[in-house]
Parts: sequence; C-alpha cells; structure tokens
Amino acid sequence: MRLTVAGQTTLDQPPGPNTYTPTSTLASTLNLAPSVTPNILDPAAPDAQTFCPGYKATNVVTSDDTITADLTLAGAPCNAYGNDISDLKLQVQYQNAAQLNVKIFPKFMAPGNRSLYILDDSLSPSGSISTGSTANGSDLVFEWCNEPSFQFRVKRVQSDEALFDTFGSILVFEDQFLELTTKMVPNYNIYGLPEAIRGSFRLPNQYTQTFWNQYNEMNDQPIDANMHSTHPVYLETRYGNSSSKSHVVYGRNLHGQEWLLRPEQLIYRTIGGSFDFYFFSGPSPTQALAQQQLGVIGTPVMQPYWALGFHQVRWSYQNWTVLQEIIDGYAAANIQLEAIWNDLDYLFQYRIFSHDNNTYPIDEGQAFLAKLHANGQYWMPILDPNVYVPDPTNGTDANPTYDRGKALDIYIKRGEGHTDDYIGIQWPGFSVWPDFLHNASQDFWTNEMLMYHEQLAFDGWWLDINDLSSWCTGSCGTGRLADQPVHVPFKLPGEPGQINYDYPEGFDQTNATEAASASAASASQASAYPTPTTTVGTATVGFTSATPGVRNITFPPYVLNLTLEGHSLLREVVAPYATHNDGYNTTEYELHNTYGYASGQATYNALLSVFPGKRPFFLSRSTSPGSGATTGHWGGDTNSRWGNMYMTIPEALTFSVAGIPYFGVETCGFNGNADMELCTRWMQLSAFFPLYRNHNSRNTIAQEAFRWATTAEATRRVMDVRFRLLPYQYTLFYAAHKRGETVLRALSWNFPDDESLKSIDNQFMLGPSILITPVLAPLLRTSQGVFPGVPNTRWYDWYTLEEVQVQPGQNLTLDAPLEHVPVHVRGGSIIASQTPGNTTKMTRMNPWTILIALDSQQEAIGELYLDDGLSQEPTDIKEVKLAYANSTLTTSVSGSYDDTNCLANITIAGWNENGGHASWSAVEVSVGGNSVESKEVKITNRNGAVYVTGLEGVAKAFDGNLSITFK
Ligand code: MIG
Repeated sequence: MRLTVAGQTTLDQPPGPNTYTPTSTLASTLNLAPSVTPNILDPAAPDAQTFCPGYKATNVVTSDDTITADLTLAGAPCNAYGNDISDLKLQVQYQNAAQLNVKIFPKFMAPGNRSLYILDDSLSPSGSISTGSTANGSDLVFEWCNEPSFQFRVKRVQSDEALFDTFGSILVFEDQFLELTTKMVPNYNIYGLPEAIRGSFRLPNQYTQTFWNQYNEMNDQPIDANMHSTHPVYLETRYGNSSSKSHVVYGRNLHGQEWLLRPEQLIYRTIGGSFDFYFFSGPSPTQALAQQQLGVIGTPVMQPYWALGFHQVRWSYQNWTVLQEIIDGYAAANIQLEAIWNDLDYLFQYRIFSHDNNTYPIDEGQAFLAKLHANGQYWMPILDPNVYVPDPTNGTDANPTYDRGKALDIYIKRGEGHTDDYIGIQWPGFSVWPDFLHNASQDFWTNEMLMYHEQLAFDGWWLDINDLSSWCTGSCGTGRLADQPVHVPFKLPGEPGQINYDYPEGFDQTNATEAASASAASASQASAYPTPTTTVGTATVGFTSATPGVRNITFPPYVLNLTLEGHSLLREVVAPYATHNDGYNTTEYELHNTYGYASGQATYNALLSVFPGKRPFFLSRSTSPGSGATTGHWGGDTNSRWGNMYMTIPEALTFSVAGIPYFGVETCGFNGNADMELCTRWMQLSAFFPLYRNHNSRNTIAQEAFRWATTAEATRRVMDVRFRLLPYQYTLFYAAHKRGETVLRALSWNFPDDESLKSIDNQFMLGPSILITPVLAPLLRTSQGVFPGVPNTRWYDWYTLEEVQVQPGQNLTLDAPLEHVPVHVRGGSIIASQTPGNTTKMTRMNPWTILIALDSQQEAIGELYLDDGLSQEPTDIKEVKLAYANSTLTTSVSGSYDDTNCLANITIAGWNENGGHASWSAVEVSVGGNSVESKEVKITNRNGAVYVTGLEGVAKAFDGNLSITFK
C-alpha cells in the first residue's frame, strides 16, 4: 500500500513524520562499493604500460585506401584490469581526403557475444566513406611499427607532424580495459570532451575527463566531472609562426571511459568496446569540426524558428492559472515570451503522459493552450523516460501507459539471468524504462504521444533524466510493488532541511540585510539538520584484480573516477547488469551511455508522427555523438552563482565541438536564489546562446525576467538585440545544418592565426560577425575584452555603430552599466534584421533593415536564409547573398520562398571614417534590373554611420535581385 501522509495529494508535499521510512530502507542499498581502495586512490595500482605485452602485427595488407592486419598478443596475458584478448584485427581506412579511421577490434567474435560489445551504428553513427578515397589523396597518413610491439601514429602529410602518436607505448586490449597513449606536444591546446562543468574552455594539460552518464540530484554541478552526456571528441589547435592548424580526434566508443590529459601525453582508457578513432585534418578549427559532422556524426538539426525565441520555465508552477500569470507578467513588462514550459508539476503523481486533475485539469488546459497558440506562443512540458509501475494490490492505482508498454514487453529487463522487468525508483515511485532497442518501443512511444497530444496540445518535449537515473540500487522494486515509496529518497528543494539560502557572490554587498538574515537562517537549518554521514567502503585491500576468465560488470576491476561516493557504476543509475531486449540481452554495462541518444531518436521520430512534416523540437539532457542531428541540450542544474554563469561559456563552446549548437543554460541559475544583479547579467549573457531559457528550482525566490525593474529593462534591451539578430542566427543554423558550420564560436575559431586568443572564454562570438563581451562578475559596471584582427579588422559598437578605437591585443575596458551588455559587429559583415515583435511569429512579419558594417576597403558581404521556419524539409526556401562595394548594395536571390516584407532601412557603419566621400543625398534603386522610384528615402549621418530610411514603399526586401546605389 502507498503510505499516505495526511493532506498529501502529490509526492512533493512536505513530508510527514514517517514519510522517509520505506524509501530510506531502499536507498540504503546504495552504498555497495566493495571495501577496497579503487585504483584511482591507490598509488600502487598497476600501470598496464609497465607489464602488459602489447601486440605484433602480421598479415599486413595494404590497398589504395585501407590497411588491414592481424594483431596478436606479444607475450603472456597481463590481465591488468580484465582478460587480455589475444587476437585482434587492425583496419585503417582513408575515408576522404580529410578523414582517416583506425579501428582495432577482436578478431573472433561469435555473433551475439556481447561480452566484447562493439558499438552499433544504430546507437552512434559511424559515418560515410567517399568513393575513390585513397591514401595518396589524403591530408593524413597512417604509420606503424612492430618494435618493440605494435604502435601507430597519424601524421599530417603536409607538415609531417604526428597528430596522434602511440609510439613508445603499449596497446592494451582486454575485455574490461582498453588503453592507449598518445604523445602530446608541450602546452597543447585541446578543447572538447563534454559534458563537464569546467573553469576554462581550453582544457588544462593536467586533467581527467570521465564518461559515465549520471545525475547527482543534490549537486548537479560538480566541476570537471562526468555529467549527463558523453562526447569523446576533442579539437586540437597547434600554433606556428602567425598561423595555426587544427584537427579533431574522435574515439567512437561509448563504454564508461576516461581521457587522462597529462603534460606530454594523453591516456585513453575504456572499460570495454573497441578502439575506433577518427581523425579529421582541418586545418582550420571550423573546418575540422565541419569534417567531423559531415563525415561521421551528422550535422545539427534545423530547429524551428520559434526555438530561437525566449523560453520561461520553473519547477513549481502550480497550475494553469500560474502559467497564465507568468505569461501575463511578461506581456505587461513588454518582454518577448515565446514558450512557457512545464516542469513535473503538471503531472499526476509524476506519471508521464498524465496530468493532475486538481491543478492541471484538462478542460482548463485546452482553453489555456488554445489562447496560447492563438498568440503565437508554445507549450513545452517535461517528459521523463521512466514509467510508473502501479501497485498490483491496489485496483485504483492503474497506469494505462504502463500497461500498454507491458503488453508489448518493451521494458529494460532485470538481468543476471532474470527475464522480468528491471524496476528501479524514479519520481513516481517504482518505475520501469522503455528499452529503445526493442522494435516495439518506437510504436509505444509514438502512440503515447499521439494520444496525449489529443488531450493537451504540447508543442515539443523537454526530455529529462534520460541519463537513466534511478534512485535505488538494482531492481529494488522486484517483489515489493505493494511497498511503494511515498517520497523520493532525498529531500526536495524547499523541504525542511533542504531550504536553499544561497545567494550569489556579492549579495552581501548589494543587499546586506537580506544576506545576513539568509545566512542566519542557513546556519540554523544546518544545526537542526546536520548533514548525514555516509558510509562508503574505505578499507585498504588495494585494487581488485581481474579474475581470469571472469567479467565483473558490476564492479569492474578498473574503477572510473566517477563523482558519486564509492565511484560505483551502480550509483544513481539503472544497474550495469540490467539487460536490453535486443536479441542478445546486451547489458547496461555496454549501453548505459547510449540511452540519451536512443531515447532522443525515438522522441524525434514520435514527434514527426505527431506533427507530420514539421521539425520536431525537444531538448535532451543526455546526449552522445550524433544527438545534435535531432536535438539540443541544456547545461543541467546550474547554481545561481557568478562562477557558474561564467562556466556556461566554456560549456556552450564545448558543445559546439560536439556538434550540438542548440545549447543553453538555466538563465539566472537553477539551484539557489538569484539576485537582481546576477539575473540581469545572466539574461544579457544567455541572450546570445541559441537556447535562451530562464529556469529555476522550487522554493527559491522567483527570477523571471520581469521580477526586478532593472532586470526587465536590461532584458528588453538585450531582447531587442537578440530579435534583430534572429535572421542572422537562423542563417547560421542553416549553415550548420547544411555545411557543418558552427553557431557560437570561440574567438580563436574566427581568428585562428592569433595565438593570444587560444584561452579566451570570457568573450565569444555568434557566427563570424558578432562579438559579445559580457559582464561576468558582481558589482562591475564595465567589462573587458580584446578585439581580434585589429588594425586590419574593424569593429563597431552594436548600439551606436561607432568604430572601436583599440590597439592589437589591447584588453579594452568597455562601459557596461547594468542595463547594457557590450556587443560589437565585425567590419565586412552585412546583417539583415527585422524589427522585433512580441514573438518570433510577429517579428517575421515585420520590415527589414540591412546593416552594412564596412571593412577597411569600404566593402562588406553577408548571407541570409529564409523559409517558413517550421517545415522539416522545406521545398520553398530562399538564399540571399548580400554584397556592398563601390557605394552599391546588391543582393542576389535564389529560391522560391516568398517573404513579403519590405525593406525599410539601410544602415552603414564605418562609412565616413576612411571613405572620404562627400555626403550622400539620394539612392538609385533597381529591382531585377528595373529601376524604381525612391523619393521618400531620407539619408542622415550620425557618429560615422549613415542611416537610410523611408525605403518601405520602394521594394520587397528579398523578392528579386536588388541594387541600391548611394549618390
Ligand atoms: O530528477 O524535473 O535538470 O531542469 O527542473 C531530475 C525536475 C529533476 C532535473 C532537471 C531540472 C528539472 C528537475 N529535474
């Protein structure tokens, strides 16, 4: 029986006296770490390099585009952290001029032998091979030797430098431990390996990245640790004399793994799978990233236009009325709101595809959604993959979603020889998970969404906890379904003992009284609810060595440096021995890091069925290589702290490396209280991230952008910038989708020859032309930044269009009062904007302004992509090239999409600085070669910029090729 607490209607009511009893019993089984010191803490743990035999290559066969060989263990097995595999196969393939693949995998694999699992293409794309690729035509070359044992390296042909080099180390290939080491150049510059919260974009040369998707409910922002996603890929940039070359290294393996960055080497270790490395030769950073996307992981999905609007969510929006109040609050403050999202609150007892009849009744919801949609706004509810298993002894506890999945038998299985379902704990209580490897799971998922959409017309999903988190160890619900936990096994934010009194750094100075009372309340909470001490195995036996012939997938001999106590693979996730219905009973040990991708694919496909022909929009908390082709991602439960805000820039750029440009973070912070100043600065920063969403935990102070007058004013101003940049940003997404280009960019990507930019992550760029220099610390009214490329590159202030006066390398101090964030436009760019409306839909109906920022030759170029913003494969599109030279703006238009809006204004920055013209007084306009009347046009000069207005009656902006000459 479900234990009830008086007055409790949902599981997140304040707990009564015995609420925790059943769950704490279950949760206690969490501390299952064996009482040994794991290798990570044991200085005497064996170093496989010192005693493993390595391999010898024989039967080497070389063709125009491949090298294959047998690799045979070169001595007695070392069984360092698993059982050595004696026979391997090497397969090298020149896949196109810029792409080389090196695979090493077991030679003998009985079909279905999942103890040597090789990542399936359906769970991670393995890419394409160009026809006619040859070693001769490649930028890269593979070299190998057999002494003292098999070693290889990949060189850049042109410079003969090794990009990846295992010479001098030993290859280790065991059933539960693979290791190789590559030499690194001194002070190497590498970027990538998400997901982690890190203090810098450029990775330290002493750093370990662990991958095992996980969620720490109480502390989701551990620094430098494993998080929700696994992307084993990095970009390396090497600087020479005023130039650089970059390449990408991608290790296609999704087992638990570690990348150990050390001063002169990088050690790669996984607990299974195979070596499957892809090398992309660049040589520019963005070329290398494009090659990775076009060649293997896929280019980013084209998001619907409205995804680029502003989104608001909060955990604890209690009912439809509250949602409406938030929407009204934004409208009253005159701040654009595109979509309102719902966290768990709308669900009936946290059960997916349900709704709470008391707080979120369906008829009221339908009216709410009709009004919302009529206003051109959207609803994005949360969706978790866990399905509540009802208590079979309680007839009223039915869950039809569960029953439909059960009838198809699609849930992940218990494993260890059991064929029944794996039952863990998630928000609703005992839960099972659809196994997206089962053929019928897609139908189940699609069908649930179709039925739900008939009730409540959602517009997409916010797909949470698909890092497969479960809050008890093992199949804890098996045999005890009548003993449903009444509460999650931790205190919710806001419950006694779990009230968050944190405020951002500097709050004690801006608001001393409140800061003092918060810190007093925090101290009294701490004494009333001392932190429980945990008991995790700490004994001293030393690492566990492998038992010959035995695989231990629960406690593998090599212990990954996971964040949760005990470093156990079992902590907080579905256990590694749970099995999938893929015909082979493949365990979670092999597949754990693929669930985000698999559930994402299923969600994408299901949304296509709900909205035929329309672009699916959803966010996925767990991702892996290839996820960017269907989804975007948010950066987890960020703290309302200045340091956390800063770290979102490295994280965003790092997700660009992983091919997931649609990235954003919990603006104003999720955990803890925001304050006016942090929220103001964060609204300004996030305005330049593709996903712009404000989200907040329960029981902290409200932080919607309209809550503080200054924040609201700053938001209105920055929203104006964001909305004017929407067509530009959308065009960047098109370039990303078509050509693998990047959206948010590090300065070093746009200016790859300037070594001084290699570590910059307090500034970033949106595409090639927009530079953002945000304020990242409290109490500041200035920000500081560099202006790359000067003096050859010119920069203009976005707001005043004045040219920046700055020396090369100078760290310029910029005025940044609270309402203002410095934004600059790069000379040589043309940006087409529409006047902002209340939503992206309204904005798309507004007239155009063309901003021309001149370079030192008094020229500029730009591009623009137009379509309906919704169709999955639009047939009606338009591509526009814009160019300005010799006092003439020309457009060259191709495609049939009909944008009916007129051109209203043209603004030219940098004109009279170096141009030496007399003032202009008229324009000559021709459309498609025919001249048109333009008498209403006015031309004014201000601060070195020219403002041309009154073009409205002259022409539609992008109907035919325009030519406008200034006289
Ligand atoms: O156990 O839904 O990252 O955005 O508010 C997962 C409650 C809890 C984690 C998400 C967060 C969301 C929260 N969820």
